[in-house]
Amino acid sequence: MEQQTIVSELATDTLRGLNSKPKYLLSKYFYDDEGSRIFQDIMRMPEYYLTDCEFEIFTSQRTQIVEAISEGCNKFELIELGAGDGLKTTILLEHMVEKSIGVQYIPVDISEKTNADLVKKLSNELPALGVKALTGDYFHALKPLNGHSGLRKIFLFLGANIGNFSDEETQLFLSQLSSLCHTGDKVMIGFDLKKSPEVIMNAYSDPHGHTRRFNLNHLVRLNKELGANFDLSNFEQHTSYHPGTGAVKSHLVSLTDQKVDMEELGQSFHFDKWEPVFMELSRKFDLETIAIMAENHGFKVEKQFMDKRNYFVDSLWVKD
Ligand code: AVJ
Repeated sequence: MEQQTIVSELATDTLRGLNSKPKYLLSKYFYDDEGSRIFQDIMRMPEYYLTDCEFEIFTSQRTQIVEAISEGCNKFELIELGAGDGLKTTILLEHMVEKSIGVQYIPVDISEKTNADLVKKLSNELPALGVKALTGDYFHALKPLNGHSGLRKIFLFLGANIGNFSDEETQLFLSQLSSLCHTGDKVMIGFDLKKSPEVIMNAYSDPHGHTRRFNLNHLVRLNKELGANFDLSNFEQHTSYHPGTGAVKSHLVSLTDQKVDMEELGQSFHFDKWEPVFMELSRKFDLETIAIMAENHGFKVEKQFMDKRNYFVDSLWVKD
């Protein structure tokens, strides 16, 4: 049942994206099982500094982070959007359990299996911790949370995932998040910062071929799930970075004039030679823009936790 709705959403979004001009596919569909594995390979590349930076922040500043989050409040809900394997958050959770802080951890993820694995791991490693996973799209899954526990809420949205949103999507996301918060509730969001374009390009342009595989796997997924017949050798992956807008963009470019059939959609799509398909946006921010975003949505920046090189920030906001 769940699988059914996700597949038809994939079909609807794919139809819309490939009938648009310019064509696009949505980056949220990168993460099937194989895509998640390839993303692990990306995270392990020495050039992909983002994960290392956030690890460094959580490891070296865990005391300050936990203090700022809990702030004398000995009972709260820690809700993580897109928790994944929860590896970084576990650093904070361990510290909270050590300090006997009564935290209820609520990981939210689109994948049932990811959630089940995380709950199992945490109940082994931190049996004192209360965990209740929610499966689904962020805001659908969060509906039952709206209001009634009476506990302070802290929302985590880590890993620079917010960078995947367009401007409009960011506005929508932050206003929805804001409406779930009461005065004194907090959110911590991981932003990748503008830095040397060369450093950024090394993380996204493709020294080991993982980014190419990551993008092509989207087409593999359409072949499997929508009965498409993409020939992968007919596409080239390209990354660009614009230091002005802070936008890293990934495209697949059609190497020939070609037609691709999609059985499941009953439609064929034509790709001109050199026609691009927009695959992913990974935005880079600066501290000033982050503060304005917070204020525009009824939050105040409480603290900016940064790594030694100032590459990345976990920005802690409090609801006015
Ligand atoms: C998981 C969205 C944070 O944008 O840096 C990595 C995904 N794409 N390399 C990012 C990604 C290409 C990643 N996020």
